[in-house]
Amino acid sequence: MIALGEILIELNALSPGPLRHVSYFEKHVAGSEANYCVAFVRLGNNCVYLGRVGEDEFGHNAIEWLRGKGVDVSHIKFDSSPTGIFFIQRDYPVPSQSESIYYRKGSAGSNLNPDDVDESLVKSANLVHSTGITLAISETAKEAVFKAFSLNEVRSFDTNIRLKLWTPEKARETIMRLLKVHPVKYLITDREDAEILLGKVEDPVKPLMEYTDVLIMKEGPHGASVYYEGRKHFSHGYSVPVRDVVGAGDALGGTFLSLVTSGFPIEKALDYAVVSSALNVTIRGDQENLPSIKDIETFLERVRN
Ligand code: KDG
Repeated sequence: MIALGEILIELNALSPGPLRHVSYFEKHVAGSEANYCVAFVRLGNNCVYLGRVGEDEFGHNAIEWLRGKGVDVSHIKFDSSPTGIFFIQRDYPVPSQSESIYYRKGSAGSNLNPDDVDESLVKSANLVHSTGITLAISETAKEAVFKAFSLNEVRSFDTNIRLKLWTPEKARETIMRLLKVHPVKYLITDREDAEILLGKVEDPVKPLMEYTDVLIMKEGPHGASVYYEGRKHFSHGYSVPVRDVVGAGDALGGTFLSLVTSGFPIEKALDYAVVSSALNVTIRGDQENLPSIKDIETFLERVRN
């Protein structure tokens, strides 16, 4: 898989409540597409990351971390702007929910541009992946996604609409344009994003299936559903201690894509992917608890709920 996006450094509050009173933060490497890459690699497949980091300590941190996880970082460029960061505020103002607070405007990652998209590399991939975040961070990053999607027909897209980065109208216009011009093989979304894209409709599945072969509808703690070839399969979620939900959707999506790439049947891949997202919410950090097959199977053997 080739993934295009922005790697961010995450500073996760060690105590709950408003950030103004938090004194300690834990540092993690994050960014949706990087999370996808690590999940993908953990399940035994290769992922090349296309993007930019700052030539600063956080940029080196990100590259060394991803390399250590087995992601191919040879196409990540250093940029003179700083690596973007975000803080996670937890349990405030809504208990059990996290809020991401970004410091990323003009960041190295947002300088991703179409010249960074190596044509022969993208053409040679089995799958090209990106998200609504990369469409939102800058014009040039958006153009890079459109270019990459024009070079390879096997595409995967996670809507991941972050309303701190753009308006619902802009998100709808841009994502729908991408999907119309470049329909995907895999579309990963949830009901909130679907409502932004389609407005209030009784059933978002049918209209979304016009743009994808396989649709994954994430249902938060309840699990997720997959729709393909006129079929539907629901994988139930698990009741686990929740520390931080940021990154859970990427864990699900990246695990699913890797397993189907390895030839798993779609339904089993989703059952396993839901375990990946359950494990992910039990810790702070988006990538540290992304599971191997053995981890998922151990969970399934021992946890029955
Ligand atoms: O899905 C998790 C991401 O939201 C997180 O890692 C940060 O990429 C990020 C973003 O832009 O919100």
